[in-house]
Amino acid sequence: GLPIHNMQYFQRAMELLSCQGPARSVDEAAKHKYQFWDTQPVPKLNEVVTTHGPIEADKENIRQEPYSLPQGFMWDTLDLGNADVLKELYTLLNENYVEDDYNMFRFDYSPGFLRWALRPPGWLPQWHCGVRVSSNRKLVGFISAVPADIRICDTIKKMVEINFLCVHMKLRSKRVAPVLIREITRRVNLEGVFQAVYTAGVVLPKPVSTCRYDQEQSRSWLQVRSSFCSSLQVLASLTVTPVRLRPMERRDVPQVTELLQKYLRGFQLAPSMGEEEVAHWFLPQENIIDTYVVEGAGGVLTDFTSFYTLPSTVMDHPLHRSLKAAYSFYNVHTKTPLPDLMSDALILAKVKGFDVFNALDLMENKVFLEKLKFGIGDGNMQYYLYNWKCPPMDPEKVSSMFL
Ligand code: MYA
Repeated sequence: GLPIHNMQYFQRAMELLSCQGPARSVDEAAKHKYQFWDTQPVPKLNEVVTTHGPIEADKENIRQEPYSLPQGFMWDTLDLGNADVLKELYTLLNENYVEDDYNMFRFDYSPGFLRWALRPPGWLPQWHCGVRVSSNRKLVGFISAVPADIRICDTIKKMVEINFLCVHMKLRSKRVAPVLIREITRRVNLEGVFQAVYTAGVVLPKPVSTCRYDQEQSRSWLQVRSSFCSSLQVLASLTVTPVRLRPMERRDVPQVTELLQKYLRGFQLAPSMGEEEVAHWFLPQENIIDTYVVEGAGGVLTDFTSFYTLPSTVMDHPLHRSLKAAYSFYNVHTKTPLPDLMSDALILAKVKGFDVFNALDLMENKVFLEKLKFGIGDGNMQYYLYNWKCPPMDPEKVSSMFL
């Protein structure tokens, strides 16, 4: 592993002792006073939720003017079709977005990844909400929403997924985040949408589920195997699935959609995707998203596996600058046993030069996480719903959907 600088241990210890910053655990959260979140339509942390449904009714009159930012800052809708603007967002996140608990790594979403994540079918420009310094136009804040049909237990709702909330390090703890959240809520409400789904590492009122990140470090046998592989053909003969795995193509979209829809019925919190969404989220894009299908007799697809590319910057390390990580996305199986499918996914990822393979313990992932000797991760991922009550659920009932 990487050596952790003593200073970082020290900082972390101070953080834990002083109980400052957002709560990372439920115990810490119980002591925290949620000045902002207590005003929002979400259940209280200690509330026992037994019912299903909206917390407040859809609003009739929605505020027309944007919320006020602190003096010297201005709103700016980001046009991610403009390469320079996309680069600005990339830089903001690369320098200020999510770090692990020990401040050793920071997510390094690529510009292409951000465009993919933020422009799915139905995306709206005003939901790419930036904050700039008025004087020099420097981008210092961001929040985004993308539309999604989400099934929560027996209800399918038009919602948004909120992601990439970020405030520049120099602007932290000045209550800018609540303004960003209120503003994106207003812009989403204006389109007639009143529910949202989001994830965060911190504990807020109130998680609907808590998942854990597990990680596969490159095992030696994988290294040995992959060193022989130079092409996909060779690779296919090495992977354990007796049926051929091949990259997904456009002609597979109808079958993949059907497989996914059927599979997702088994979960309590999952997106409902049509062919257009499936084409967007699954068709392979170099260094963004990989999907491999298993084709059985007569061209019938029986399984697929997918993972996305999300490197992390290694902070304060002289030699290793970047960690190339793959994140398990959706794995659907009807014929191939899940551990076999995943073992193939690991090999494919290894061949593609990934250093680690990460997976949450949601869906059926626990089955292969244990079998394939994934190390238990320390990162928790909390799943949240905005303006929707529903009893808490086990991670096995949650489908991944977050990037
Ligand atoms: S999760 C990823 C979040 N981003 C990062 O972790 C990047 C690094 N950190 C930062 O950029 C800042 O620390 C952020 C907070 C921006 C996170 N989600 O301005 P403040 C509450 C929600 O003084 P800052 C993602 O993208 C905190 O409890 N709330 O703090 C999903 C406190 O409220 P309260 C959070 O550190 C985002 C208040 O903010 C989070 O300068 C989903 C303090 O504000 C968090 N991750 O900035 C957003 N962290 O007083 C909700 C802290 O109550 C969407 N806070 O304790 C809700 C649905 C909206 C749409 C609805 C449509 C219908």
